[in-house]
Amino acid sequence: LELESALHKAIERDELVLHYQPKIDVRTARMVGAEALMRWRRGNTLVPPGEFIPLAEETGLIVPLSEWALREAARQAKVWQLNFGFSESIAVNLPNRLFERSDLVEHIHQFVSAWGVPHRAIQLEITETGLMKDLQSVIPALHRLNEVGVEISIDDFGTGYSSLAYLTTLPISEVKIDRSFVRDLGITPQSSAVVTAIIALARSLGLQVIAEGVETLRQMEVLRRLDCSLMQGFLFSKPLPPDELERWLAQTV
Ligand code: G
Ligand code: G
Ligand code: NA
Ligand code: MN
Repeated sequence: LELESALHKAIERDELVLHYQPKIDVRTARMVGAEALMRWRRGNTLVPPGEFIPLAEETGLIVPLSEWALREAARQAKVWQLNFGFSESIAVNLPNRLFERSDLVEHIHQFVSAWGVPHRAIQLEITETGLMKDLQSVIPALHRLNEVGVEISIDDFGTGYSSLAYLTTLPISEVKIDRSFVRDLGITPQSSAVVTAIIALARSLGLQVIAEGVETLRQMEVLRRLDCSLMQGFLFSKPLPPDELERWLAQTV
């Protein structure tokens, strides 16, 4: 309960921060976007999301937290646009709860217009499991987001149970191969079979495909051989505070 009220105040007290993990195109070794990951600055400690996102989900605080993340990502995109000519997108993790609000799209529109960045400056990551759980409320919102130019990426892909028939009808632009498959690449034949299938599926649907959790050169090489060149993971960079992302930002222009 103490944690809950502290988290409640975290937003107004300006205690939340976003760190950014670059998404890399290994063909050019350049950053092609970044994923925003939340941290909570409590006194001298930086609390990782694993320690407060679950509580936020239970209590509903995830809604204001996620709205803060969307606003902050839009602000950051503007700052990087001005300082580095940044024109890629920042991906924000969006839990299902957000889709319950009928004004989600208007909200996002407000955030991006307030900062004067294009809608494609924000990409939304929704998990495959979340998507399939609430298809009826999520699908109409996805269509409206797509119409205004906000791109959707399906996170943790391969771990849920997508109806492939549905997938072909959804306005999504990217699938993100779950790190559980990436971890075993080059170790178990099953993992490369799954990854091969995901890549083939994505290609046939005209979707971009990115692998998350890439930690070793071996994994990178196997992915490249399978014709997946977009990657994210500790091999390239951990999630970084905004000022430390500048090394990558300077290369994107
Ligand atoms: O950064 P880290 O590995 O600690 O993140 C742990 C988990 O918390 C991940 O599953 C990640 O998706 C989730 N997470 C991180 N930042 C956010 C956020 O801004 N919103 C939501 N909903 N989840 C987040
Ligand atoms: O997919 P999701 O949004 O849940 O994942 C984000 C989380 O993954 C973040 O907490 C981030 O720190 C973590 N992460 C990023 N790169 C790697 C990696 O290469 N290996 C592992 N194990 N975790 C990673
Ligand atoms: Na994510
Ligand atoms: Mn993921």
